[in-house]
Amino acid sequence: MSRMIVISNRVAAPTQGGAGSQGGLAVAIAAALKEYRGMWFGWSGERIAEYTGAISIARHDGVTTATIDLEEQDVDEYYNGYANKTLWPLFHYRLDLVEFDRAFGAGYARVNQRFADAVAPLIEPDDLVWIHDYHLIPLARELRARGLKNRIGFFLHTPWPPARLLATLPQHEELVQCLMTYDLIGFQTEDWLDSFRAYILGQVGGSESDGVFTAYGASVRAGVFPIGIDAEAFIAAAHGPEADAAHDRIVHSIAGRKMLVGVDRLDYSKGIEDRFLAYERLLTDHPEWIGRAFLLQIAPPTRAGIGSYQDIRERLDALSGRINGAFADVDWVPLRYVNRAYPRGELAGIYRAATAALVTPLRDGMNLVAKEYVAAQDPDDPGVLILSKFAGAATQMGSALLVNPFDGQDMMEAMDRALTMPLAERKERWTELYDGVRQDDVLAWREHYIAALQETPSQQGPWPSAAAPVQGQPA
Ligand code: ADQ
Repeated sequence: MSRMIVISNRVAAPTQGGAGSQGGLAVAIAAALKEYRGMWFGWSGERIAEYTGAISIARHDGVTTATIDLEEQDVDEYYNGYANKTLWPLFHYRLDLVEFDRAFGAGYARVNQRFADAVAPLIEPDDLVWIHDYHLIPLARELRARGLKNRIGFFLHTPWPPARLLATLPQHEELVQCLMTYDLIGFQTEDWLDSFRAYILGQVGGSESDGVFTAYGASVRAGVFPIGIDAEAFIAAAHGPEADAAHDRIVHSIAGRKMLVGVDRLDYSKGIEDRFLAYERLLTDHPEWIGRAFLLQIAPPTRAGIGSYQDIRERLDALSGRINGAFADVDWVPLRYVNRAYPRGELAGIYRAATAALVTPLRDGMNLVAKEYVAAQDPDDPGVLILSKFAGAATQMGSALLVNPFDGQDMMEAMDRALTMPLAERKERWTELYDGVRQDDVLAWREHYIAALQETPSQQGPWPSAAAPVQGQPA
């Protein structure tokens, strides 16, 4: 059996003893790596004065990881720059936040070349290579330029933007040419695949046959592989002692009130600001909830070095202060706003204690919190999932209360409906959601993707050339 080489920006090595606070993706990839043997390659997260290319190899719990350190300029231009100031906002339809900077494009190209230089010698001819996410779109082209003929797959965790939005990126054409050097591209939903299709057929004049797209003299298979959570592990965690303790603690503090919960990385794509505004409207228009319900929003800060993240954090601080200032009483706070991360077991206990979850991103590739909330519920008294229509998860979770996160009235009404929903309707909706979460879990996602990659006939080139690395020039 061939080995599997997983490459992603960061490597989430299994922690001692497994589970803990690890994400579902890390667990799934670690399990796949144990099954196939192989290696997980990426940036260590460390910054050094000058790039050396030195690779640190480690083994954690049966999984081999190989990491490189990056220099400060790499982190600024590639990670904070092109990946998170240019592609992330663009892919989440936030043109207002996109920063185009030639230095970012050059840094993105340079780090992808560094990744390729470092990892190429570690890859054997039969290895399957699976590259993850928007940080590393040019990596297959760089590996091809270094002579690799392996099957190389790509999975995009975020949305893929509509063709007209993508066309605002100076290097849009080159980015798509880079995708053509893969054998298989995985998207989260049909919507994102449709956007890719529209670009290839409409913008480039390419063609499609049986899921294989041809353009720029190359062909690539593209499909839909919605990611799931490690449902069994999450359900087990939700019944463990850590979850029980967290549940009891929060139920004690709820004191007979109803809790709405939001759990998100502190990111502008997650719609936390619109959620706060809709909740403020609930308290204004439905004063019967004052003193009888509250919102717990858990949002650990991420990407703190980026201005747009500092801005959203400041706005949320101000808004939460305003809401609490206007409505709080001596024995009741309407909004508990917590900026820290919790281990998986504790999160599960918190989810279980909530009457409803507000998962209302403005745009999201999938959204795993929606699935975690469902997995954690008590079957005899399940909570209600309020889910944005614009999360990838909405395509699989039609039994949630689907809302438009830009429409405060719609969200406010959904909150009121969730808080008053009869048990029979809650159970009916939850049962359908739960079955889906268990069936389409992260193991199914991984098996489905790897089987598709193995079945894809490996292209032998020629691929769109790597002669012109992604630079700052307009395409
Ligand atoms: P994210 O944008 O990070 O992922 P999401 O899918 O919701 O979004 O996953 C977040 C993960 O972080 C969840 O497992 C959640 O439990 C965890 N988390 C959030 N807040 C936490 C807290 N306070 N403490 C501990 N853990 C916390 C990207 C894409 C998504 C896509 C995933 C996977 O943006 O659309 O679903 O990748 O492909």
